[in-house]
Amino acid sequence: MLSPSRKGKEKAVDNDVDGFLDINPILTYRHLHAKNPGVRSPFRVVALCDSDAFYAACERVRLKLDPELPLVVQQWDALIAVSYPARKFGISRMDKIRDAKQKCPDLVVVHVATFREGDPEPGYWPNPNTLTHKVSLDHYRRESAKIIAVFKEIIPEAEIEKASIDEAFVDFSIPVRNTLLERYPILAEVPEDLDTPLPPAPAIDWGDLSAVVPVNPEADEAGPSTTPEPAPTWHDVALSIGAELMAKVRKEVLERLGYTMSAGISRNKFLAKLSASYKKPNSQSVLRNAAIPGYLRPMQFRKIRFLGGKLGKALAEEYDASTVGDLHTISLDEMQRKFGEESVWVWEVLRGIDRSEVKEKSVLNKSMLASKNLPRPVTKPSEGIHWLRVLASELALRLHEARETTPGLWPKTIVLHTRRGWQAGRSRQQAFPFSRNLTADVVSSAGEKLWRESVGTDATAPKDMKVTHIMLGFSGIAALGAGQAGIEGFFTNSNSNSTNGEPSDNQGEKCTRCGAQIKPLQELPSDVDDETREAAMVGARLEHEDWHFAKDLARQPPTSSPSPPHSSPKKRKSSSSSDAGNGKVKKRKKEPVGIAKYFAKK
Ligand code: TTP
Ligand code: CA
Ligand code: CA
Repeated sequence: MLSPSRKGKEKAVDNDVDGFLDINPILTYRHLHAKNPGVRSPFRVVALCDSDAFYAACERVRLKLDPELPLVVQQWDALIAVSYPARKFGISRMDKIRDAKQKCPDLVVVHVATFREGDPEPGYWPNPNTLTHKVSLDHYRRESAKIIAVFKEIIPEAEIEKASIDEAFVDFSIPVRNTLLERYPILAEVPEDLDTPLPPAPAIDWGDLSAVVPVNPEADEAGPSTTPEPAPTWHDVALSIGAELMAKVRKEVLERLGYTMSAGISRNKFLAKLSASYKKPNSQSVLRNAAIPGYLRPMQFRKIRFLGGKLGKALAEEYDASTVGDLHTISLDEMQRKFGEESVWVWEVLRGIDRSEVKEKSVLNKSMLASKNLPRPVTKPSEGIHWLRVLASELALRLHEARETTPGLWPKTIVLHTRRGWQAGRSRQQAFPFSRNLTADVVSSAGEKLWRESVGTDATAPKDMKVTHIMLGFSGIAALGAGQAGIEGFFTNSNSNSTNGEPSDNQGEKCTRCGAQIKPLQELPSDVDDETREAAMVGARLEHEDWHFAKDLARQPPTSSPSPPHSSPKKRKSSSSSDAGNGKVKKRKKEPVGIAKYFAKK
């Protein structure tokens, strides 16, 4: 049931509790004809498209196998991707290889490609070993880039933001608006008063293109639907046009590259992502405004990204709540009193409000990281050189590839980050001078210099040293010789597109896991140039992630297995590739800020 507050549009937002205020706006010509339909436009159409069983599909296509074959992708002794035919045998990512083979004796098992020291390229070796090899995700990155290229070709007017190795957000608002005006000439006849409401919307034939999330799912489950369908709105028509475009792109990708994908189409990124998993594989789902409350209310809020961690836990405990609907009884005032001003984004997300932009992130503002967890810790600095060389050749290869699309790329800075057993991680960085040839050796010798300064040499390092994690990375990657225009905005920090959508101040950025402000390691003068700031932030981000890593470990029971690779939101966002592994790190004190303060009080 919808709360009465929905009707009372005059009610002030901060007194409203249930608060689904904006799902049935009066749509006017002004909304439709706005020059730039921004993040507040009620006509926004946003999709999230996610490839099905992606690594498994990449291997299936590479090996030219029948799509119906059950196939899994293995990394060391873990499963990281399971094809849909293999899922029919009850196989999941949680299974051990042996159990999976027992469930399906004809299972095709492919190990991810790995680097060996001295090889310039990764390969599919017969018996890769985590003690000597390092995982390479390059093949998947390349396939991912091909998929994005098809998106750009088929829907050039849409804004596309790659969100992970197998996902992209698409903002269809502009192409959808163009189609609306073409198909419905009445909408193009603008009256004198732009605030005139649009005429009633036509009925929509959804066909079998998309699964349409019902308005009242619980009642529908109980029997034939008794809920009257709400009258269609022009935004629903807009969503249906977005769905047509999405179907067209998915079809092209399948025909040209062989990948099936699933998509969610709704009014913002958060809802698009949530509805993408409504029906899988090879399917797309539409979440209309009218269906938002019924879809969100029964959902476990800790399944929502950013509410999975300690913030979600604290909310659950504080309000004795588990579903999104449970939290709807908490007013904005109350939430902000307990969790700070910034918790407004939580209050909004629980009501399906998300104003973050879909924006292509240029390769220029990214860092490029390669890392390895060491199942056998390095106890002498000289032993670590082997891994530095492996990481250096991966970085060199990736920079070479990035240069194929953006010539002249060169990193400003090289960073080395190491974690030593029980101690906190530390990072060290230096300028990466330009040289004509970018070879693995050039990268490796810069890395080795940092290694000597930070870890030491066999003669100087402490006897009980144990390095459990090494990361080598580039930051401040810029196209040399590019004009100012090309580089504009390129050092904006990497967190500015997080779901809460809040810009960060000049001295730091907000952690997407705990909301704490991450500050540069050293105080920066206010007129510092962006490059220096970015370089200072890389180390700070790593240290903060490390702090989370330590906290996460401290929470795990001692016998639990290591967390799956790429499981933290941050890790999955960056372009790093790392191996799963375990290690133990001592907790470190940090001054809490923002939402984190709440935890400090407890
Ligand atoms: P997902 O999109 O989470 O999963 P998927 O594509 O395999 O399956 P689905 O059809 O349900 O979307 O992840 C994309 C790829 O990322 C996946 O194929 C393998 C990799 N991955 C890991 O390496 N480790 C992990 O823990 C997860 C979740 C994914
Ligand atoms: Ca996927
Ligand atoms: Ca995914």
